[in-house]
Amino acid sequence: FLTRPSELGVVAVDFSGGQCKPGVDAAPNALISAGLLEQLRHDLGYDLHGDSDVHSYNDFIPKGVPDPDYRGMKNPLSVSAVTETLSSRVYAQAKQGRFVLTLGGDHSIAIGTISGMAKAIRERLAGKDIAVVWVDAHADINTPETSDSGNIHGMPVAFLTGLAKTDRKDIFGWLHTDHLISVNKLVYIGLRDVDRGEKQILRENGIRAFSMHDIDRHGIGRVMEMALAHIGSDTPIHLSFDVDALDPQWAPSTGTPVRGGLTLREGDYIAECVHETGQLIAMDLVEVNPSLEEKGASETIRAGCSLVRCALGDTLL
Ligand code: B3U
Ligand code: MN
Ligand code: MN
Repeated sequence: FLTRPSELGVVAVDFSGGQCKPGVDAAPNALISAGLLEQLRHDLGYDLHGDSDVHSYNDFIPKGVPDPDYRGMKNPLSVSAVTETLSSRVYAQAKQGRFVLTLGGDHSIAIGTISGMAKAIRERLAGKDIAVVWVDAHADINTPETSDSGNIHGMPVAFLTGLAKTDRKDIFGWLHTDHLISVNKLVYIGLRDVDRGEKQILRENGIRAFSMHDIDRHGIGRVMEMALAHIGSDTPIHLSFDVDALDPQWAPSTGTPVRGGLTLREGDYIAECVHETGQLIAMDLVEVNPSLEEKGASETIRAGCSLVRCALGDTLL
C-alpha cells in the first residue's frame, strides 16, 4: 500500500488541548531529543521527510477569540483548528506514498491523522477504506453527550466514525465522509478503563475490542491473530498507539495512567505484528507527558521510542 516504503513523513504535534494537563505537548521534542528519528534513519534506513523538529501547532489555534465549551466539549475551536491543519499535512505526506509517523500530543490529534490518511488512501487506491488498530487503556469513543470529562482526547473515535457530528463548521464541520472510517474496520487492544456510555456504543455497533481480560485469557499472540484476521489481509492499517496502554510500570509519565496494562514486550509485540503484515501505512504515538512522574519520564520516552521502532520494522534478531 506504500509506494515509497522506505520514506517516512514525520509529523510532530506539540498539542495538549484535548485534555487538561500541560506537558504532553513537550513529547515530540523529548522523543526526538532521545534520538528516535536518528535511530529510524541510521539503524532502520528510512529517508525522513516532514518535521525534523517541532514547529508549533499552537500557531493554528484561533487567536483573540474565546473558545467556550460547546456541548460540553472543552477547547472545541482549538482542537478543531489544529486537527484540521494536521489532517491536511498528514494527507500531503500520505499522497506521496510515504509512511506517516505522527508524534503527539494528546490523543485528540488522531482526528487529524486518521482523517488525513483515510482521505489520501481513498484517493490513491480507488476508494479503499483503511483499518485502525487503536491500542489504549481507554476507548476514546465518547460522544460529547456521553463524556463526563468534556476532554476531546476521549472522543476522537466517535468523530472519526461519524458516531459524533456537529452542525458547526468551525467545530469538526470540516470532517467529510471521505475522512471517516468504518466501525467494522476498527479494532481495540488493551482496554481496561471504558466508560458506561462507551461500552454501550461498542456493543451497539459491534466493534471488535480486545480488553486486558482477553489478553490474559488468550495471550497476546492469539489476540493479535484474531485482531489482524478481523481486519483482513487486503486493508491498509493505521496504528494509533496511546502510551497509556502500557502498564504504568513501563510508562508512568502519561495523563491518565491505569494499572493492569500491557508489558513493554506486549506493546512491542503488537507493533511488530502489525509491521509484519506489510499493511501498516501510518502510526501515531500519543499521550507521553514528560512533565508527569518526572522520575519515570525517561523510561516512558524510551518505551515510546521502542514502540515506534518495532512498528517500523526493528527486529530482535
Ligand atoms: N474516558 C475518559 C477518560 C479518558 C479517555 N482518554 C483518556 N482518559 N486518556 C474521558 O475523559 O473520556
Ligand atoms: Mn487514547
Ligand atoms: Mn488512553
